[in-house]
Order: sequence, then structure tokens, then C-alpha cells
Amino acid sequence: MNINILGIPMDLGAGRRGVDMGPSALRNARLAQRLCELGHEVRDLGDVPVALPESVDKFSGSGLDFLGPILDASRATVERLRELPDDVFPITIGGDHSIAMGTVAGNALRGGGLGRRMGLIWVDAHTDFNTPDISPSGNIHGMPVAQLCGLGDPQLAALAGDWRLNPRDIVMIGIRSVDPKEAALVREHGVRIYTMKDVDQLGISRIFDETMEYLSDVERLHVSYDADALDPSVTPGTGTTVPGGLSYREGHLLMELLCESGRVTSMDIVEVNPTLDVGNKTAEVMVEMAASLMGLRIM
Ligand code: NNH
Ligand code: MN
Ligand code: MN
Ligand code: MN
Repeated sequence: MNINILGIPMDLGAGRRGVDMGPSALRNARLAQRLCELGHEVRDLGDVPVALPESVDKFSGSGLDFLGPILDASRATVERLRELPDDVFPITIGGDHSIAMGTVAGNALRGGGLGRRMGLIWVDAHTDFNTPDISPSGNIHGMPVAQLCGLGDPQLAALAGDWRLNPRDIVMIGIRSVDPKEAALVREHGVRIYTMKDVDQLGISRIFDETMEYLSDVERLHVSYDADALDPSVTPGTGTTVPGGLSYREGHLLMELLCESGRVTSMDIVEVNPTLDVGNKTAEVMVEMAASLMGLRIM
């Protein structure tokens, strides 16, 4: 396969600094080399420009912290992705999870036209379905899924033109931390959610089967993998750890099954924060997850 890596060194959407170093950490953990070893043709497109928090006005763009520079970086992400041909598999590396507004929109618009029907598999401890008026933190990385569905800030919602993600085409896995109003909103919109309780009770294999059946009609399938979906003992280097996450094997099994399905068309790796990590462990684990999705076999 023809894989293109695109870095988005964004930490403007998170409550703390450091996640802007995620793309470097993932490259340092040999992301491109690992994918090459699996037989893929890999091209690194470099990074989308993202403003430094120190160099911009936090209140520019009004309403939300860093809205202006997040819009700029997200628009640049959409432009970069939409020009890629259909047969390229983009792996977008963050950066905080606010990058997904641009990556999902850009991948939906890729190959021309007004946007394809996109299934979204959101692997995360959090549902990231806050809107500006209900978010307890005001951090945009807690809002990208709601924004992709057209809720919340109109400028962020317009990143994909008139295209919108259908909440019924979203499956979330690994969920264990949801804000009270966010929980009501995500339920109201009919997003399919597998919490950690569901992972414990049903297992990843059954959740995968149900997910494939549920998303059987979508044209494209994007996997957005937040490092905090995994248990903090597996990926300590992330800003908002929540105990009781996916095990190393559960995380891999999900990627291995998705690989076998042959249906995934793009992927994000987000929320790797090297300033909180033990060595470069979190980036290394996330590179292995990408390798599992892209075809790593031991036998
Ligand atoms: N729900 C919280 C918020 O909106 C936390 C979101 N943090 C994340 N999401 N890391 O994946 O601020
Ligand atoms: Mn997230
Ligand atoms: Mn998260
Ligand atoms: Mn996070």
C-alpha cells in the first residue's frame, strides 16, 4: 500500500503543553521504517504548520481558546489531505485530538467531490463530544467529534464545507470518562459506544464483529486512535490518563482484526506527549499499533 504520513504538531486544543512533540516522538520511534518493513511504500509529507501558543493571542478567533490558530491548522490539514489520491492511505500523527476535525474532514473530501460517507472508529477513553457551551474545560480536544457532526462552533463545523459526519456512522471503543452534559448529548445523537465495561463483558472480538456489521454501508473508514484509550500502564505519556483502559493485547487485537477486514482507509495517532512519557514508550507502543493495523503478522 501507498502510505503517506502527515504530522500535525498541535497542542493548542489540549490543557497542557508537550503533545506538539508527538510527531517527532513517533518518527523517532521509527514509524515510517516499521511500515516500510511491512512492504509498504511510505512517504513522509512533513508537518502542517501550527502556531506556537506563546506566539499567538489565546483569544483570537473569539469564544474558544486558540480558536483562530486551530482553525488555520485544521484548514491546512484539510487542504493537504483532500489533494491526495484515493489509493493513498494517510496516517496523520498528532498532536492533540483536535487535529481529527481536519483529518476526518480532509479524508472525507479526498479524491474530489463533496465528501464521501465516512465511518469513524474512535478509540479513546473519552467521547470528545463536548460543544463550547457544555465543555467543562473549554479545551477543543474534547470537542472534535461533535464538531464533525456539525454541532458547536460554526467555523469549525464548516471545515469540510457542507459535508457532515453522521453520528450514526460513529463507533467509539474504550470509553470510560465522559462529562455529564456530554453523555446526554452523545446519547441523544445515537453514537454507538462501547465502554470499558462492554470491553470487559463482550471482548474485543465480538465488539469488532458488531462494529463491522454496523458500519457495513460506509464508503470510507477512519480509525482515530487516542493514546489514552490504552491503560496508563501501557501508554503513560499522554495528558489525560484514565485508569482501567485497554490492555496492550486488546489494543493490538482491535488493530489486527481491522487489518484483516481490509476496510480501513485512513488513521490518526494522537495525544502522545513525550514530556509525560517514560523514555519514548508511548510513541513506541502507538507505532506498534499502527504496524498491526497495516499488516504486521508474526506467522
Ligand atoms: N472531556 C474532557 C474535556 O472535554 C477531556 C477530554 N480529553 C481528552 N479527550 N483527552 O480524548 O476537556
Ligand atoms: Mn481524544
Ligand atoms: Mn482521550
Ligand atoms: Mn487525550
